[in-house]
Amino acid sequence: MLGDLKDPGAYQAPLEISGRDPGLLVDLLRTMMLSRMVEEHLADQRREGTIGGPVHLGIGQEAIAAGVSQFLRSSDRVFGAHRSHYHALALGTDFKALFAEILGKETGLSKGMGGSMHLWDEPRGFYGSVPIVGGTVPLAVGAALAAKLQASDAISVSYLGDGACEEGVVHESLNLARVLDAPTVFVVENNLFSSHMHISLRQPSDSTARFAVAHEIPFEVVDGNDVLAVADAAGRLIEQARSGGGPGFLEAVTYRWLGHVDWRADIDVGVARSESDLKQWRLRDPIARLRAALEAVGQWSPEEDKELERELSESIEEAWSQAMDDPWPSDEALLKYVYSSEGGA
Ligand SMILES: Cc1ncc(C[n+]2csc(CCOP(=O)(O)OP(=O)(O)O)c2C)c(N)n1
Ligand SMILES: [Mg+2]
Repeated sequence: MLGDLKDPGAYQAPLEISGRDPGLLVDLLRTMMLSRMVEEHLADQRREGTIGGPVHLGIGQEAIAAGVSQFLRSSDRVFGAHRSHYHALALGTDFKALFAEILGKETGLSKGMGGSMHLWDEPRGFYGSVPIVGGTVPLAVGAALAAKLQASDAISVSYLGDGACEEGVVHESLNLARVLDAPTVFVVENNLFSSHMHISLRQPSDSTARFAVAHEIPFEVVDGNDVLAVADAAGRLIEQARSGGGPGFLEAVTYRWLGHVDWRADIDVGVARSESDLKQWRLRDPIARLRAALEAVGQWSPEEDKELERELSESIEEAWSQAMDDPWPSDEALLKYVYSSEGGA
């Protein structure tokens, strides 16, 4: 059981950062702030109707991808799902190409053919996201097995949700990864919800780590809103996978601030999520907790914070207007990339 890890009130204090490299901490802060601001921009644009399709936003969950990505190389193979903008951004994906993809433009990460839920950035090791819940989990095991057969030290990462753990293919994938010793690190972002249903209505226990136990995969369960707790645990599991020790399983407990899809925070309220829970989780903000810790020891100041925000905001605005001006794909491109494998994608 998750115990107080799922109690937002228990984890609102600034992070413990003594002995940590300040430069690295500021990098983590920057990665999380970029994700947050890019997604806030997407929320605004979706509300205004500029974005035609749905966007599933991970605002509030930024610490997980930021912490995990710290140990990844561009030769690794990372897989996401329907809520994956921040998984790619934490790997360094160009947010202008992300914007272009979401707008359906030719310059998008998937040539404008996929939108928000079909992202692809192979040069940075992002091997794709798809909206079929659980769909990329076996692909991550396959990609890890390929790396192992190629005698490379690349690993794969499979980001999945607590809801995805209800898909049979996830359990087959965990079993196969263990039996084949595939170097996959499964990262379960347990935000306690699958669409509008709380985990207590869907599973007999609130912790998904029991599935790692069932398949004899080493696991860690952490506060997913503590970027350092995530990074420490991910570092251990990634190192184990990279050095031939087989799969690992990280359960990171978190919460999404917005509703299941798009910009509204209140669509889940009254279903199984209370307004007071949301209020408390917003105080367990992964960014504010790191920022407060840095400020307390004089490694960061409100002025530096404002400056970073201004800089990010400017580049986001610029990237957005470029993406808006970019061309649409041609009709031929549609036939070439969607209906035929001739041209590749
Ligand atoms: C196979 C499949 N079943 C159902 C859906 C509809 N669906 C989309 S997202 C989602 C919830 C997934 O929850 P979780 O894995 O916890 O991810 P989260 O949205 O919380 O990030 C569902 C049921 C789907 N896309 N694919
Ligand atoms: Mg979930």
